[in-house]
Order: sequence, then structure tokens, then C-alpha cells
Amino acid sequence: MDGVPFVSQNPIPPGGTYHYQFPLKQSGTYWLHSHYGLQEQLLASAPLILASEEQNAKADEQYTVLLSDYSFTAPAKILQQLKVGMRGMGGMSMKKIPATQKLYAQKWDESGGFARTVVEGELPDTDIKYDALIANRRRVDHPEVFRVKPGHSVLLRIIAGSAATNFFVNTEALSGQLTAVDGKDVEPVSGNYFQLGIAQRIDLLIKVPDQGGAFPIVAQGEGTKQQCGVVLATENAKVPKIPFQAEFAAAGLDNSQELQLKAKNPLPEKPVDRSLPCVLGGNMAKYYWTINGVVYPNRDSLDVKEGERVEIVFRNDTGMTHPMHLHGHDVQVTEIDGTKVQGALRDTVIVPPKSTIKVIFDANNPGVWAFHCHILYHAAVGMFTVLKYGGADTQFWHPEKTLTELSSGG
Ligand SMILES: [Cu+2]
Repeated sequence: MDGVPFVSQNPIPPGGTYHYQFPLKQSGTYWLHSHYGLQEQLLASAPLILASEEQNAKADEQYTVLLSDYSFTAPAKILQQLKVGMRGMGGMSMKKIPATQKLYAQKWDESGGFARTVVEGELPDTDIKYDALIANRRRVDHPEVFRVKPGHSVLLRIIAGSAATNFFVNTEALSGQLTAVDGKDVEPVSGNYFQLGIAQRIDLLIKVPDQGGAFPIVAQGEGTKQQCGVVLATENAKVPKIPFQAEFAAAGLDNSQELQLKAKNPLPEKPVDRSLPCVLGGNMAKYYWTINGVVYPNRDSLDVKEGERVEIVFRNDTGMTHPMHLHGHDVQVTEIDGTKVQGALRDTVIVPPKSTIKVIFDANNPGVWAFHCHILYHAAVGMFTVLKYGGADTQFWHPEKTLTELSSGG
């Protein structure tokens, strides 16, 4: 029961009720959102935290931060403007100005972990200029303040619930440990600057200094200076102002973080029974985005059989990063641009421009499952397909109705 209209259920009609029932097989940081039309952009979303005793024991306090992007323009109008090449509300022309500029990016070093650095580079391609980025529905001039105790360990569950914004999360003075991604534990990695793609989650374990104080946790959007955040503050600490804009725009997400991640509980060794190519293509000017050269719903499903070990080979032929999300399964990253890794288990995999990334999963959850780019407007124009098990119940799968759903505006 994952709520995808015309894939695994019918939409919930206005005034209707639907009971979702599912056994809890997992724990961790998740979120939920409308999968109908463009409603997700209207903040029809919420955190879904499945806490386990093991996770609760990790920290003295826990807080959840839901990051979103916000526009005063109706989502249907945003999509329409993208289609006529206006590149969102900023009215940017189609051709990117190639001039390089100073950008914030993530660097890795063995001693300190992930940190922020300044590089010379071009702005990454993004679709939309938003009016604001928000954290727990608040702008950065009015951030949520979590009152924490000096010396306490804090588990921050950070969720990129954005429609079209990839983030960098900056814990500034508080270096932390990345302990889980997409609800699944990884071998802890330290640092204070982390990548977080659309729909992904990171769990950060942070220690409040014994002397107390106020500590902003800031999330900056890829390709923009815009930022949002929350503040951890001990009693009586003066809460500092977080600026709306960072000094430099943030670079594009890349593979540097993913290359360092190791699943705590990797999938068992097993030969691959089936390899599914997943070529990401499209055209920014005409604004269509494809999987294996075709747009949804004009396409076949990707088919698997129960019990198989399946590999997906993502190859991104476009100039944009695509956060690829598979419903109903956790995939493990096994190869990044030719480098083999025992990577993280995830449900959303960032595929940067020109990258090839391999993941594996076990086909152990029969059904018809949505598989799509989690940039809302990419999925809406066709960067979407389904993973279908042989013999699965397809009673709700009506690809053609997806178009009706979209034209109704959401
Ligand atoms: Cu995409």
C-alpha cells in the first residue's frame, strides 16, 4: 500500500477515506506525500518516523527536519512554464551562461570527514527558482528552535521533502556522524557538510557541547544561494540570525559522498539473475524526460520475477541530476562510475550528470511498483515507469489515466 494512483490503488476521492495497512518490517526516517498530480508541491507531505529501540538508544534527544521548496505560483503553472522553456519563475533562458563562479561544494578527507569547500565552477542545471526554501514549514528568518541540553547527543532526522531541490546540509560548528541514509544504517561517517538529494533522508548524530550555545543547522539548495534551517539551542542561549542567502551558490550534487558510504547490513552475496538498463534521457528545452528513451505512460513495464537478484544500471545522459526512486524495495549501491562499492542501502539514488551507477535488490515484494525520478516535474512529464512482478495483480494499473490526473491540475 504505497498510495500511487493508477499503479497500486485508485486515488482517494474528495471527501473519501482510505485505510493504509501494512506490517512494519523496517524502522528509520521516512516520509509520505501525495502521489497525485502535482499536489506534493503544495506541501501535501509529512515525515514518517518509524523509531526503533536501537535508534532511540543512540541519542538523548531526537528531532525531525522536513525540508521543502515553496513557490507562490501554482504548480500547474510552473509545469506549463517549464514546458514553454521559461525554466521556471526566474525566466532564465534555455542556454546556461557558461561563466564560472565560486560555489560551495563538499569535500572529503580521511581525518575530518565531509566538509564544505569553495570551488570554481558552473552553476548546475536546476528547473525552478523558488520563492523560498523552508524547514519544518518555516523560512529561515523564523526558524524552528529545538531546545537541547548541554552535553546531550541529538539524533537529527533530515528529510528532503522538496519537489525539485537537492540540498547540502551544513551543521556548521557541530561536527556530527552520518549514521543512516533513507532509513537504513550505514557505517558512521563524520563531517559537518552532507549531500541530500530530493526524497532522500539522512540521520545525523550530533553532540551538544558541554558549555551549551546556539547552533544553526542550515540546508542550502543546489544551484542557488537560498537556504533554510533550524537551530539547536540550549536554555537562554541567544538564537543567531541565519541569512536568507549564503555567500556563494551551492554546486551540484555529485558522487563524492556516495563513494564513502557503506551499508551496515549489506545484502547477502548472490549472483545477479537479471540486469535492467535504465538510461536517463530528455530534453531541457522541450521539457520531456525519459527512461530508456520513452515517456510514461507510453511504455512497457520493467519486469522481474519473484526471488531474483536484480541489478539496475542507471546511466545519466542528461545535464541534470536525477534522484531515482524505487517503491517497495531497498536497493544497494554496488558501482559508481566503474568503482565497486559495498554501498548504502537506499530507496532513492542520486544519478549525477554523465554518471553510471549500478544498484542491486532482491525481488521479494511482489506487485506493481512505481519507479521514477523524484523531481516532481520530471516524473509528471514521463520520467516514470513501473517495476512489475510476473503474475502480479494489475487491477489498479491504468497508465492512461495518469494523463487525466495530470490535466486536472492537482
Ligand atoms: Cu529527473
